[in-house]
Amino acid sequence: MNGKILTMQDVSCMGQCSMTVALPILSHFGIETVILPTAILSNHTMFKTWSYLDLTPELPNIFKGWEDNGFTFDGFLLGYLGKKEIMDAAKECFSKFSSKNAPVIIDPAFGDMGKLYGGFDEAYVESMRGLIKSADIIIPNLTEVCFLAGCEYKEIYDKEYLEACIKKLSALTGAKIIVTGVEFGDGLIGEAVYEDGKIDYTFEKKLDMRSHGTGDIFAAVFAAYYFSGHTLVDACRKAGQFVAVCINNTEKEHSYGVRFEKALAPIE
Ligand code: PXL
Repeated sequence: MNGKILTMQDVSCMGQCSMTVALPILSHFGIETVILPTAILSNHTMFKTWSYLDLTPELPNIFKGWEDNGFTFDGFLLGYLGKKEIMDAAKECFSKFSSKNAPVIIDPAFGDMGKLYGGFDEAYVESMRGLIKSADIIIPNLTEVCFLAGCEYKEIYDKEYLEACIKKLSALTGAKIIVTGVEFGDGLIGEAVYEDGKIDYTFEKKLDMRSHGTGDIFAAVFAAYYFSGHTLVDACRKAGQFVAVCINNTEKEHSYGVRFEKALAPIE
């Protein structure tokens, strides 16, 4: 792909997530990446404490710079945004800086394992319901599907339950839907891909480790392959395989993130 993609998410200085994984991964896959940091945190919010510098007040100045220079972008990848106001800025960004047919990919990035991340509430979820109406593709996990669509979250579930939740969510957005971390208890983990009223699946062997930040890595690798012309299911399969390599490269004690660097271009 020759175009530029804009990724909008926070900078968690420590923790191997959001911008600190998206930028190196997209760059590695040969995609010119423009960044819009939404906040600067000392570290991600799965640690005990964190600092938070909200960059919302700076966004109008950044937009002015881009407008004055006539920049446009050929695709958008949104991750953790942090504040409701940033979703309004995101919509402004799509309308001002989108080149023709630039796809908008949104990872809602507000929760996991049945719970919202620290600092988020129902008002944030409600704003995200609005923002996903502007998306071409959304990449929620099951927790986010349930919060957005108003389904009861289940740790153990079957295809029928999952597909009913996806259909409910599809009533809120015209976007294609990729549900990450899908498992039906058979030792596999993967994605459900909802496109044109049909649901496909892609699975990998489930690894015996739960790590933080894998959703952000998945989204970045998925976006890289998708923007390079791969189909949704193919891009999901490649992203799932990439995440598996990252997890395999990571020691159990390193649970705040995964060692994605070794999966890019390790120096022997
Ligand atoms: O990985 C998602 C993420 C991104 N950014 C911040 C987070 C989290 C998840 O907790 O706290 C700041």
